[in-house]
Amino acid sequence: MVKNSKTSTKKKVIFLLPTLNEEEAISRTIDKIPIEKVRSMGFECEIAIVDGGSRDRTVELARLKKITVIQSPKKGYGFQYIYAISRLSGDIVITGDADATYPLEIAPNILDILIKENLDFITTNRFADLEKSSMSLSHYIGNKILTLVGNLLFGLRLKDNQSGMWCFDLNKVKKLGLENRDMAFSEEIKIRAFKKLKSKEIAITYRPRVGKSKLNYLHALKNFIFLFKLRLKI
Ligand SMILES: Nc1nc2c(ncn2[C@@H]2O[C@H](COP(=O)(O)OP(=O)(O)O)[C@@H](O)[C@H]2O)c(=O)[nH]1
Ligand SMILES: [Mg+2]
Repeated sequence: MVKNSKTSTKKKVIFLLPTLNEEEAISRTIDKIPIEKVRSMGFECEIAIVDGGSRDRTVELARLKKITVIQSPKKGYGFQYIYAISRLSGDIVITGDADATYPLEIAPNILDILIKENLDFITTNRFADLEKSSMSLSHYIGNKILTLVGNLLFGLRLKDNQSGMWCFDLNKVKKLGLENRDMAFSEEIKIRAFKKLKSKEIAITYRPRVGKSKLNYLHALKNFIFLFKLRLKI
């Protein structure tokens, strides 16, 4: 578990990756994390995965990299995030899938924006620079529809409400009341953050996935329904 050193006054940045059978990409994803650059900015830095019961070598490979491994008692992208966020202690969290799609190497720039603009939450827009074959046509259309419907229901102007790369103030996000245990966690965290915290969306590059996708049409449908359920609550 990630612990905050009591003697240190440095802020702690935690890179948090949710994993489910990502043995093909986990090592290269971890290697891309600019841990030394973040340390040179004056932060303590830690890398953690929260694993939802991978049956391949994901956990073993993560342990070889000497990073923190949080093993979630239940499956579910949202459950894993909620479980990890409630247990982590530190200041800033940066997330991304362990599938080599997100440009984790730009973390220092994102941290700069968070601090200089005094923000609590940053999400990323993959549509700004989609590399060839990074998103199938069905994913593209599904993501666009979910983003449009989410914006209409909640009065937002997001360009991508399904991106999984965020940078946030851990202690503020702990208080957001996040509840979705499935893939809709991704839209929920953005909607709640944009309603309650100082938030911003920034452009990123999105790269082709390494390893098999974990998504299917049922996820898209459940994400769609969850938008309406959340609208009844907030
Ligand atoms: N679907 C799914 N993904 C999970 C889970 N736990 C962790 N993940 C990770 O979360 C990411 C979700 O996938 P996403 O980027 O939305 O789609 P994908 O990259 O096409 O599979 C993948 O990198 C998974 O490894 C889970 O319980 N279900
Ligand atoms: Mg992914």
